[in-house]
Amino acid sequence: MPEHETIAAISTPPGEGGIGIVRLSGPDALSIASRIFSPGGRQKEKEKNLCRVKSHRMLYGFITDPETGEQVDEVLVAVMRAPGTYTREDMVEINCHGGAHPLARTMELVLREGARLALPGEFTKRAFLGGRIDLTQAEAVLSLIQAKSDAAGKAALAQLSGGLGGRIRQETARLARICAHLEASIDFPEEEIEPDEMAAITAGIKNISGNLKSLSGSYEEGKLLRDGIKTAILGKPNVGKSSLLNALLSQERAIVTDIPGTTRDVIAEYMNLGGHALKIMDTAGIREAADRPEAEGIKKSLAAMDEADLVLCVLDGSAEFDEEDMRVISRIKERCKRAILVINKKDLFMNKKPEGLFAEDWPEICVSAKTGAGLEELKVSITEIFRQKNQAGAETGVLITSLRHKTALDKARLALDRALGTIGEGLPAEIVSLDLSEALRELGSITGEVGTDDILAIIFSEFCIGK
Ligand SMILES: Nc1nc2c(ncn2[C@@H]2O[C@H](COP(=O)(O)OP(=O)(O)OP(=O)(O)O)[C@@H](O)[C@H]2O)c(=O)[nH]1
Ligand SMILES: [Mg+2]
Repeated sequence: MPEHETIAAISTPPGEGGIGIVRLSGPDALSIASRIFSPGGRQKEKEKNLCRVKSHRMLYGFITDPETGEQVDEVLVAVMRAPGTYTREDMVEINCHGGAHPLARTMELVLREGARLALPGEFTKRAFLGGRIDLTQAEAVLSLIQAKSDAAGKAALAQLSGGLGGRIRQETARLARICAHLEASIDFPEEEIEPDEMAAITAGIKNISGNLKSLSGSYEEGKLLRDGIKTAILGKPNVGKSSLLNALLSQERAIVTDIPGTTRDVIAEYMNLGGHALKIMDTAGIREAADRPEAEGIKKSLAAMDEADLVLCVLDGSAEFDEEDMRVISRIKERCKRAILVINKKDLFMNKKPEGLFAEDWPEICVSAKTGAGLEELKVSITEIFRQKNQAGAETGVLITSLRHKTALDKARLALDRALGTIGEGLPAEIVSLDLSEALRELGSITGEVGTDDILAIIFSEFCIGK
């Protein structure tokens, strides 16, 4: 791993902004920056050589091309010396004016003076390889950058503070002790394991397996937090699905007419609900299609239903419920986990709640997309469904948001269960120990203590350059 190289990148997003940052990390970061930096202000001479400047200071000056003496930009330069930095290496951050030209010119000079362009996520990868953070924390950096809601941000921040890594290491340490005990009995047969010790080992493994199971069980909730709750609005034509979308978004996003079959395509928008991101999808009304475009639209409605975490099943409460409504309801019942029955056009049927409860275990809410009545109740009901789901996170204190972590946890748990089976059959400690070692390897792969370059390459390639 060529960690002796100094890397550089523009760390701020493209486009125009107040400032843009060129970031350097590595053994030559300070000397490279010194060659292109001319201090301004009173401290000029003292600050010319950044290698002599105190760590964690910000200096005012100019970026100057050393070959021509031409000034490129007026800047603030942050000098941060190892090991107290993001990467644990010497770092310099050059705060330029936030435009494409000054940033590109500064970057050009930095590369000419000996830095190499950083790969995606390479700064964070160095933080990991330097031992400042574990792999779960490195992944949390990416989740934090991509967080779409308050709740997702909080979960990422908890992971970044080492919550998940800490829990994994806790279980790993307990398992390692059990493993060591077994290994001792293999290496020194005179240290045979007594039956009561074996019972304690079995109980220990069971307990760890249970803890891994509840961690893995928090994945569904974690995924919802990370990606947002996918909510599909479904129903037969003309019941007011598009009107409901518009009312929830407080925006005329979808076309509304009194002609059944108006919506032909899925319309998706994000909204924030009680700190959760909601990806809300309006769909084409489901019925025996009148023409080909409508039939294609209905196919997409059904695909949205399969993809959804939550379905809002809309009925028109001002009319009699009919066979078409019933068909939609039974389709949703067949294929979906969670749904709310939204009885729309409340302004037309006033307080007379329609008869016939179709879906016993779904909440039923009467709304008017036209007047906004009942919308608050609907929002509360949606939040309530996901508040109940939050119990898993409350139990473990830690949420799994990554499929990679869940897969490793499940594999570790399977290995532990195999070990329990082996103990039950009275097979030798060597065989039990093999399964326990596999579980340890899986747990180690989560925090990056056991890793392969392949895993690292996949994880860090998802980052942006400059992070
Ligand atoms: N009075 C009343 N009319 C409503 C309400 N919601 C929708 N409408 C009317 O119902 C008709 C159909 O509304 P849309 O929102 O287009 O219905 P849709 O379910 O999206 O219909 P398709 O896209 O054809 O499937 C329009 O004339 C709306 O103005 C409501 O709460 N009260
Ligand atoms: Mg519509």
